[in-house]
Amino acid sequence: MSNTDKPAVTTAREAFYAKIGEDHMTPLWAVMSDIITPEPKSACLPYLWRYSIIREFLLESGTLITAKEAERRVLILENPGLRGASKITTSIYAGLQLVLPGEVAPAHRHSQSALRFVLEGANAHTTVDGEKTLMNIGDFVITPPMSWHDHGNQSNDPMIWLDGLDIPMLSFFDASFAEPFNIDEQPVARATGDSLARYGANMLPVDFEKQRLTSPIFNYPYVRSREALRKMEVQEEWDPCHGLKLRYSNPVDGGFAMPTIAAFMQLLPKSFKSSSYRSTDATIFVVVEGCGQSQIDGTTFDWGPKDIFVAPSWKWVTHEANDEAIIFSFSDRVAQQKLGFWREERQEN
Ligand code: GTQ
Repeated sequence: MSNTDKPAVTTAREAFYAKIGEDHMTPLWAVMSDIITPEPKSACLPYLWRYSIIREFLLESGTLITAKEAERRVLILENPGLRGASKITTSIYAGLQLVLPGEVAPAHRHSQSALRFVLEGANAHTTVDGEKTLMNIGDFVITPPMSWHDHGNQSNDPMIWLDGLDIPMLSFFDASFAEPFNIDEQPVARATGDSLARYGANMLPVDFEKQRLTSPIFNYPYVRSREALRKMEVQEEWDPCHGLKLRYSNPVDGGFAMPTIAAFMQLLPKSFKSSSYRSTDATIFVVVEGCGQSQIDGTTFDWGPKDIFVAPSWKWVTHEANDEAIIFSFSDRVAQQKLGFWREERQEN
């Protein structure tokens, strides 16, 4: 018997299963190959959301409900293989949030961690734990667990960003807590840019003691990430699978910036064709600049700026860039690595 064959169901066995079923028991040998699979078997499917389409729907939602009434005016990206579950991958939630000029998404906090990746607009803000940060295209912004946060837009244009949260992980562990603040906008207690100055200059306050798992920097501006890639690319040292790929790090310990979600930014030079790569962390990719194609599990997805696509766990992925491309991505890699089961495989060619 191979480990995918199940023992035959006989009349006597069936009667026995029914009998123990009355007492909420079931035989392992009837389900073993479904629950301990030789390799990952996910319901999550590869998919791409075109920004032009998402944007239309999102702006239409802006005519139907305010940010205040909705609390968060967000359209969830639901993986086609996981409909109804509010998930983009098995472990990660993603959605597009719209804040119109003059609006406020009222302050609240929850045990889930959130990242924001800004897609459209300029100088709208989020306030996190008393510090306001202005959000611009390509900025990677973090809301740590149980941090008060409210969003507002005092610019003249709609602000749109992608939210990535660890909602499915907290649900899995039945560890969700949430509460509203008593007023819509929390008091601002620190100067804008304070955390980046304090923790983002390759220095730390002399007596700094680590108090939490999330990075003390909560806005990693695109201008800085882009500049790093721009400087590095002249070296022409390309990873065959990833081009030039950086991960966002916590300056306190060098780990990932968030405890449950790993985030990355990569550059693919013009005409780059990657080697095949797969890993156990299903990954959400967000195109920042450039056009190209990715093959995921044999299906080709054409992409351009602001398109969002997802690669499930352990499916082969290759990327091709028509012109120089910049791609942001995130996954549960940090959680899997801490728990000791993350794996990757490369097909170098
Ligand atoms: O901005 O606080 O997409 O609490 C889902 C839940 C965004 C937020 C989401 C949230 C938020």
